[in-house]
Amino acid sequence: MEKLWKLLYEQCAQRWEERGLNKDPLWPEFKVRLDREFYRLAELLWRLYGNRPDFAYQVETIIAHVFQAFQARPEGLKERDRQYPPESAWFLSEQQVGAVAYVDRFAGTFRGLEKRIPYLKELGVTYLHLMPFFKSPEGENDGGYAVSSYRETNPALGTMEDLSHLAQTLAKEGIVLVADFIFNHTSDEHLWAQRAKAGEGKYQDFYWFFTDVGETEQYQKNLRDIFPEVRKGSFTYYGDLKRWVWTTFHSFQWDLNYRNPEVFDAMAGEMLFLANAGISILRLDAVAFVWKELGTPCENLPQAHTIIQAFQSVTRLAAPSLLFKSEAIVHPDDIQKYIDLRECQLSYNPLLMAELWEASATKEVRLLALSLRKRHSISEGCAWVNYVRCHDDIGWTFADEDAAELGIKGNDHRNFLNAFYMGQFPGSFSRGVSFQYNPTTGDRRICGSAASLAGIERALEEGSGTDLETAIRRLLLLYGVVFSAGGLPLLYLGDELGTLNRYEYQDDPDQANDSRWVHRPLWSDSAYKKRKDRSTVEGRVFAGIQKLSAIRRGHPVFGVPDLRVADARHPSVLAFHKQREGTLLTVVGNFSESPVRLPGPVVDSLLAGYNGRDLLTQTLVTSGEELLLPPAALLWILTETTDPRLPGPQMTRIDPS
Ligand code: OTU
Repeated sequence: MEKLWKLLYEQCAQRWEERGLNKDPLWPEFKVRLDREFYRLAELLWRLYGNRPDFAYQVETIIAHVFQAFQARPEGLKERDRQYPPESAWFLSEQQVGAVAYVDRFAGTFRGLEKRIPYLKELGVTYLHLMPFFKSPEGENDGGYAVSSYRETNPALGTMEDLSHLAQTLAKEGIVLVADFIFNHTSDEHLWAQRAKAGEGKYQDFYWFFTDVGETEQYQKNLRDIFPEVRKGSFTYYGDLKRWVWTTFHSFQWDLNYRNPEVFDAMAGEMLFLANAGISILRLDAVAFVWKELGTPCENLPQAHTIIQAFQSVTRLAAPSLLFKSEAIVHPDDIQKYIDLRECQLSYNPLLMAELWEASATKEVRLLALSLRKRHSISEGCAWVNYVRCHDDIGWTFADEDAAELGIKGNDHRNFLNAFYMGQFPGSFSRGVSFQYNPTTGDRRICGSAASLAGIERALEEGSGTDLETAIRRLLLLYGVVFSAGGLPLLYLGDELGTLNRYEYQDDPDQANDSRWVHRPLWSDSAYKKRKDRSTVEGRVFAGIQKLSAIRRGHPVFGVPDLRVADARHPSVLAFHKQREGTLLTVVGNFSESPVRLPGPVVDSLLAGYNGRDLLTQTLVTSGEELLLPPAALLWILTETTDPRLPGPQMTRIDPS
């Protein structure tokens, strides 16, 4: 094969010379990277497009376009490329704290957002994901996930220049900007879609067009409905065109056809445009769906990985500091496959998210602990993005085989969790809302703000001070695990003020059909003003989150990616260790609504025979002495010693005697 790539390289080089690329003063620098990257990129593209007679032409064209993006890369970002090579895995540091918000809902506009930077700094934020801010259809647009132009912003938020300005201002404050790369589909108003509608074959080939309904039915057999309450099936009929278009999500979101190398080429261009606008990390949306193959579910196919790797290879040529974060809300085995130094270095951790809520409902940590034992470790140089809530629904994506190990039936358990979080189970503390009920399968997912799901809404309504206390602690317990589990914690802005469900979405015709709007918060000046008042819910939650962030940033042990689950010998108590040199951090969480007493010998075993200090309350925890955990308590117990007996990297338990 090597020989073949060499020949291909020579052939391409000749074409680049004909185009005069090699005369460009920037070419030598690009050439150094190309010499390193060419074989890899060629091999990846070969796997996708090697059967085409014009393969060499496609490779040559793609790379020539990448060179144009390299030429356009601003000097300041090239400096970033030098300072933050992807191998540096800077995102693993305990200093990193993530946050996510909608530009309009959080701050009105890009310019308005610059004024909120001091607020972000109060929370220690260093990574800011702004929800899709691109030009999008008026009215329903899936919260911006239907993109009409990757190069134009939603005019209500400001211009591309405003965005670049914001990126630069954030950079000066040590905050990287994260944005979505919505590469599985465009909106039906994207120029490509418009030209396809106008009958241009070139652009119809950008999407999945079918003239024969039978063909769509063949595919449909294996596909699942993502938004079953909105529509059935994955294809939309356009009467005037007499054609069906593949639309996995809404009918106005047209799936791109990556079997066409021109789509890869065009989307690589859009991706690098975003990189050059100052985006440091791209959240790759809906990664699972980008490759389709008849007779398969068209999710998580090997070629989906090849496409992402090829995109990554392209970034190494033109914007090497750009990182990918994978958004795969799928079976945990499949999530892991997107995480690799050569693919996505960051990944959402939907399993931890779902298990945290699962443990809160059951008051049992066994499934959570099992997941942490089996599935938390991650490839070197990569990291989880851990979160409690996001703009989407909660899907119970634990592995049925994990549940079965504990004698739990996956689907029955999901039904229980759905009922619990909709507040329909006796003793439920939660106020959640159903999302996308599918009567055929019985599936549904759950929406709701963290505070409402954790019980704050209900406790406030019922006027129960004790329940309110527990609910606030519960919310902070979940965030406490997320801030200490290893990887990057992601704060869903609004949660830090204990924002409740927003039922007004039902009155807005553009939102009423999508219950996810119930937990997409609007900035509230009054909540913001209460953030320092400890007599309010806002103030207590804010102080709690702020503390988690500050403590995390004060101790390098929080930056250790791995953890080791420990046995607290109580069904409701989660415990795990993190260790860095002579520092041992013991995280203890009580998922029960009642206080729990850990007997002396258990405490002794958890702390490996040492005394520690709870960083959250500054109280001493004495090995061998009983420990009282209040309802929904979280402890971060730090033990510092130079004693060589401290458990080693594999952290096997030592006998304290
Ligand atoms: C993503 O999520 C986004 O996060 C959603 O906000 C978008 O609506 C969607 O893509 C389309 O762009 O269906 O309910 O199994 O679950 O990729 C969330 C993966 C979603 C999908 C996930 C998708």
